[in-house]
Amino acid sequence: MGRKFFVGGNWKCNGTVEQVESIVNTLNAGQIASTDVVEVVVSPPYVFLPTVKGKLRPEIQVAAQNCWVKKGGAFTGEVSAEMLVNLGVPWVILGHSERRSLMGESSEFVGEKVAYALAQGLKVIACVGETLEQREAGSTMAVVAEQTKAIAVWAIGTGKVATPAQAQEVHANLRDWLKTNVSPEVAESTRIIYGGSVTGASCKELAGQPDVDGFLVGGASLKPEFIDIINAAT
Ligand code: G2H
Repeated sequence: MGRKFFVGGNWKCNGTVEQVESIVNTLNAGQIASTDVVEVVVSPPYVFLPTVKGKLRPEIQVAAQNCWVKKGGAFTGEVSAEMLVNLGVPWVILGHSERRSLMGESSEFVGEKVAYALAQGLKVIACVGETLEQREAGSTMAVVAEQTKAIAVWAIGTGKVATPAQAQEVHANLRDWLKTNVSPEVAESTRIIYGGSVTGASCKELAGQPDVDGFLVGGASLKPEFIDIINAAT
């Protein structure tokens, strides 16, 4: 079975009630490729999840940007995987580079989160990627392999500014890593999506790379050009 193109919109910590309504209206009015061709998931901040889920066209799914590592309880400020399931939120982003670098989430912690969220029935967009310093030091694959080893299910290549050739190279290496360290079946079926400054202008060429199976889009997912990114693979 081929890997269906995947486009995620990560709204990060952005938006007011009015701005969220405007983004949802833009997405609902846009001409987008059929769900046979592309799977689209947007990820608003927690507080907007129920509204967005309720108002968005049914072809576009929603994701949370994070969740707690285990069952809920006395963990002030956290949101559990069970709560997301209870709300009917099907997806969660875990291990985003901002959570790793700003909140100090380790690969092991991200791996635990991924395992727990999957066990609760959530679908996981698990992020791996090197920093610019690590890329310049030539340690991209070592970093990505170490992070993927702790997850070993799903991956996102992320970089500050990657050319299509750079993205393709890391994705192909990552697929090889999965083939050697997990199984040829997992390597073939895993969607390896790219995140890092994807825009309407750069999406087509990136989408044309054989091992780029989609995107996780940040800043541009808040703008009308997100519709062009959704349609990048068509
Ligand atoms: C990487 C990416 C998706 P942006 O952080 O989360 O964001 O497209 O704004 O670089």
